[in-house]
Parts: sequence; structure tokens; C-alpha cells
Amino acid sequence: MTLPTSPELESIKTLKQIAREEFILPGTAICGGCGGLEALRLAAKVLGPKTVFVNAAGCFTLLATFPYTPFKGSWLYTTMASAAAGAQGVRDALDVLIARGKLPAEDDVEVVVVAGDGSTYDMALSSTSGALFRGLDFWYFCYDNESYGNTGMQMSSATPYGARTATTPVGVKARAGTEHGKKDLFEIWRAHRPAYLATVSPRFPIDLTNKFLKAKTLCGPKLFIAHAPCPTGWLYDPEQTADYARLAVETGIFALKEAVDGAVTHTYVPRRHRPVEEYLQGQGRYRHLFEPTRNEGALRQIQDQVDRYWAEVHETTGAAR
Ligand SMILES: Cc1ncc(C[n+]2csc(CCOP(=O)(O)OP(=O)(O)O)c2C)c(N)n1
Ligand code: SF4
Repeated sequence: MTLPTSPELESIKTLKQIAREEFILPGTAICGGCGGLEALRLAAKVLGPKTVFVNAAGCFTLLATFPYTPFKGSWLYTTMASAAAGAQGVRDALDVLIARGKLPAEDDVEVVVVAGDGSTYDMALSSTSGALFRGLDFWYFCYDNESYGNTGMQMSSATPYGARTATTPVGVKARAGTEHGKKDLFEIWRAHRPAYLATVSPRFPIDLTNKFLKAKTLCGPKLFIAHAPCPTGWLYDPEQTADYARLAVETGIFALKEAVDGAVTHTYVPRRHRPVEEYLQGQGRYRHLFEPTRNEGALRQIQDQVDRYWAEVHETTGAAR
């Protein structure tokens, strides 16, 4: 289909309405079954070819390895802590060129940060906070694989409680692996009152597409946290990525929501959430919670946390159960 281009972008209702054209081509060095790449592929279909991706060091570094690129847009590579600062530089340069008449306004491009959770939740938090504070007109796409994936699955502050990582192995004392909870980046970003903020899943392409379409009508910071199932780090078969992406949402572990100027809406609320065990089981990073004996305490803690989150959502929004 041809994407609507007016400021009134229409939301879609069916998969058939998603653009067939690809703006990220196959054949990259990224792992097969990478959930983050699938989410970015879908996002790129809305962003279109007039895009400059500003990428922090991480797995997606492997996407554009000179002289090869799968992108129809442009690519700028930055350090882990400075992608948002890089985006500011690109945006400023474009604005100056347009103001001086050296770049026609219709040739303007979208400036999109692409970064993993290690950059986003940890190292680049302050540079992103600065860009949000300045109201920079840019996009931020965080593919959240819940670890420093590119360097061997170390714990990041996005790693959930209970997951085993290279730096939080299971031991006699730490029977759950990671004993920290996941940092609530959505709320940290929301406190900055960006123009648009959303979570997305590669297994919910209509929801994802509509969120990008909505953001396209807005000026200012537009932020996305994409759930990014990672077969290589989470230790499951690559063909199961879609299953785990769907189970994360249907168990309630990953909430699909958006915040427009700070006001939060949950965009998909299952009538009844499936037990979290259905999501945890089968992923190697959680195997120790089931074998050789079940860690009932850790499993209960994970379920309780999810239940508490949704009880609060239902209480504050009156959303249907
Ligand atoms: C300051 C700094 N420390 C360490 C590294 C090494 N390094 C390169 S990629 C990477 C992991 C990045 O993790 P994340 O941002 O979560 O992205 P992912 O690898 O999961 O895609 C690390 C630690 C680096 N590039 N810069
Ligand atoms: S390690 Fe995980 S996040 Fe990184 S490219 Fe592979 S599947 Fe994707």
C-alpha cells in the first residue's frame, strides 16, 4: 500500500495494510530470529527511505558493515553513550541546511536513534535525558534484548529478575541468577514528557505500525521500547521468537502501551493473562528456575510482580478485565 503522507495519518486494521516495500533488506550478519531486527524492519516500513539511523555500538553494529548496508536510508555509528547526542548533531545540521536554503524542506529526513538496552538503560541515559529536555525532534528505537548481547549476554539494568546472564550466573547464593529487577525505563522517559512514547512487540505488527504512524504526526521526541526476543542470548530455537514475543504480551510480562504527552494508554489488554511460566519455560536463561528442582519462590515473585502491575493498571484506568 502507499503510506498516507498527510498530517492525519490513518491507522491500519489488517496485516495487508502494512507496506510491502522493505527498507531494511535481508542478508545481514545479524542472528536468524532476532526479534529486535524484526521490530526495526516493521518500523522502517513507516519511517520510509528518508531516514538517517544513528546507531550506538551493539548487535546492530553488524547491520551496516562497510561497504555493505541493508538500509535504504543513511547510517551514522556512535559510541554507546552518545547516540542521542549524535542525533542532535544530525538534526541541527539538517535544520541549518534547510534554513540556509541548501536543502529543500521536502528532502528533510527523519533522525532515528537505534540502540540496545545496555546503551539506552545504562550508558546513554544522561545524553538521552539531555535530548529530551531540549525537546529534540527525533526518534529513539531501543531494541530491548535485556542484556549486553553483542559482547556475550552480560547483565544490563534491563535484565529481568531471575534471568541468568554471563555476569549473573546461578550460584549457591544467587539461585535466581539476576536478583535485580528491570529498570522502569518507560516511566523514566515519561517523566520527561516526550511528545510520544510507546512499547512495541514484533509479534503485534498492527499495534506497532499504528504507533509509528501516530508518532509521525508529532513533532519532538518520539520514543519506542521494542521487546526483542533474542534466541542467541535467551537460549531458545530461533524459530520460536514469534512465540516468545507473543507470550511476553499474553502473560502480561511485556505491556503494550503508549503515552502521548505523558498520558498513558494500554493498547492491548488480554481478558485473562496466561501464567508467566508459559513464557519463562523453554528459555535457557530461566532453566535453573525449573531444573533440577523448581524454584517456587522465584517463580512466585515473577508472577506476583506481573499481577501487581496489572492490578494497578485496572485500578487506575478501570480497564476491563
Ligand atoms: C564504553 C563502552 N564499553 C564497552 C563497549 C563494548 N561493547 C560493544 S557492544 C556492547 C554491548 C552493547 O549492549 P546493548 O546496548 O544492550 O546492545 P546489544 O549488544 O544487546 O545489541 C559492549 C559492552 C563499548 N563499545 N563502549
Ligand atoms: S544476539 Fe540477540 S539481539 Fe543480538 S543480533 Fe543476535 S538475536 Fe539479535
